[in-house]
Amino acid sequence: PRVLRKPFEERAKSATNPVGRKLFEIMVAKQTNLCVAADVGTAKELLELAEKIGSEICMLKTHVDILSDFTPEFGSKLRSIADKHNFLIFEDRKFADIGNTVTMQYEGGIYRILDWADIVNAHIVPGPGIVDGLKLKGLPKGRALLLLAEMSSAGNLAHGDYTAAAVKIAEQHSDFVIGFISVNPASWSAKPSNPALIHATPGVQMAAGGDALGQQYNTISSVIEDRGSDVIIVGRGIIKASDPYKTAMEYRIKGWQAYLFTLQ
Ligand code: 5BU
Repeated sequence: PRVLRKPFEERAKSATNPVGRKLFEIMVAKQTNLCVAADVGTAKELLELAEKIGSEICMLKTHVDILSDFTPEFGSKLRSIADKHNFLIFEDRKFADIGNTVTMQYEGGIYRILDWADIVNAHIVPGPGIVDGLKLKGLPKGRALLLLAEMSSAGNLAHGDYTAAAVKIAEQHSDFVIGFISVNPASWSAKPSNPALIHATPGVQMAAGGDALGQQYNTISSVIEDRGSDVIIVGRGIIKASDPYKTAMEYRIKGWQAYLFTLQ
């Protein structure tokens, strides 16, 4: 069953946060709903990858704490590549503490995520105070937040009432929350779902399957057409390919075709 949706250009108009609007605009301008998960071991490799695939993506997802050669210049270097290729930077930090603590984790430490990441994400385990904390720092800097409504890994606990709570918190913070990490939003989001909110889905490869540590993969058409998500997040399917650029292009084209199939 195909889940129909409004075009991204229309949804850009209903966006209530500038980063959310920009993400829709980038997707339309570059015809891409592909986010690459740049899970490489060094900043050097990450910046090279970003240059290589920048034209194919709407967003680059980072885990800055896995980079063995991180320096304070990392953020500005990645930002200039993002500006050149017109993509957003999403640090997959998965904040999970009380509001006061996350303000410091967001702004401070070695990584200073607030300085360079357009988008971060958070668990809602601590309750809405975590969003208040991140918003306090992020909103004045023109940043945005995705809430984890679901996860892709086997046996995860983010479903049912938990997912519903994420939706409620998102609606209450529409100035800062631009959407969700989702796996099957068609199974839980309101129909029609709030057009301003973006669903991004990890656990995507060309073939369904999984890895040895609980990751579960769905195909592009399953995620975009049947499950009603907007953005595919792809890591190893692209970064471990022999030609990441060519493979990213293939994912971009398939992802965009799936989106076009679902237009109302
Ligand atoms: P993969 O190589 O395509 O499996 O990478 C998936 C990425 O998405 C990886 O960076 C994870 O940390 C991230 N991820 C995920 O896989 N599942 C989730 O539920 C969330 C993030 Br949230």
